[in-house]
Amino acid sequence: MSRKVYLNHDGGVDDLVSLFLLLKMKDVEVVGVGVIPADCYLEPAVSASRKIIDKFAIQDNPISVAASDSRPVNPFPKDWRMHAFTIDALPILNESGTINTEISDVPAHLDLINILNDSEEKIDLIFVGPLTDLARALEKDASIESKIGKLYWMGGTFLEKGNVEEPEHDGTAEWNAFWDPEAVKTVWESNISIELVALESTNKVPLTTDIRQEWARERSVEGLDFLGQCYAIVPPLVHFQTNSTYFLWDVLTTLTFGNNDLVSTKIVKSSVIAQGVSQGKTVLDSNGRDVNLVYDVQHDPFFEYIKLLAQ
Ligand code: AGV
Ligand code: CA
Repeated sequence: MSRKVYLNHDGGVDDLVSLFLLLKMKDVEVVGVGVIPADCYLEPAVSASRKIIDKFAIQDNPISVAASDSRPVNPFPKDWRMHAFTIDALPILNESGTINTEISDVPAHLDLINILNDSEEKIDLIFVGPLTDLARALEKDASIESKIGKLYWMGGTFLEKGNVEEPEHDGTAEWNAFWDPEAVKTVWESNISIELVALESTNKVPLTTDIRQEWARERSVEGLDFLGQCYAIVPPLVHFQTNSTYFLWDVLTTLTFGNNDLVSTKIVKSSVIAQGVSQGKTVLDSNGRDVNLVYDVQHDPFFEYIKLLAQ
């Protein structure tokens, strides 16, 4: 029996690497992929996703890619959004010169509704960008809730410091939540069970030069070469942590779905601030809803699992 999962991502380097690793998991069927233009531009992110599916999918059932028409409340910096163009242009994805994976004929939130409604089994959701497409799907058809297994979401933090450094914000939010705070609120108001991969755990898996070196040493393995090429797009900033330091945020979220034993979790009650200078901040709140917070990760087994999947 394979586990069914739908991935919605926003085209960053670790989003596209997450797609690659998810496709390589045994006993997992990817039933659909949605792409939202948050930390990316839409066209190259959709195109790169289709090429990654063409090249790396091991399942028999075809996968289509749905483009989102969702819009930001607080847009990502352009520099970060450019990364998808580079991945889409990597020679390793362009050997054949053709793309076979199809594009869905409806926008991502409707694609998600259709796939959930057509399924007899429950489907897990992995969201590694903003929650906008899920919030819009819930607003249009709340009955889909009964078809959702768990939601694995990379977003939020209960730490004092988030990773947003923008004018008119106090820095307490995580970016995926900040991009569309109202969407987080809508999902929090649902009964979906949430596995929250927040900055608490992702801060423990920064992309170090040692990790890059290990992938480089084994670059004769095509999948590890692909990983290394993708991550070469984001600059190593090793002397001190800045707003541009790269972590394996989305990869941790995807691998948490693949193997829950890698992480430590605890249930916390939480709500979200949707307006004002702290917008996008998730807060501990005794009147809030339960979320299962992923607060720690076994560092070395996590990186071993990446290498195993990339084989
Ligand atoms: O906040 C983390 C989310 C993840 O889904 N993204 C990147 C990951 O895909 C936004 C982000 C925060 N800091 C960044 C980000 C950075 N330095 N570069 C690019 N994206
Ligand atoms: Ca992302």
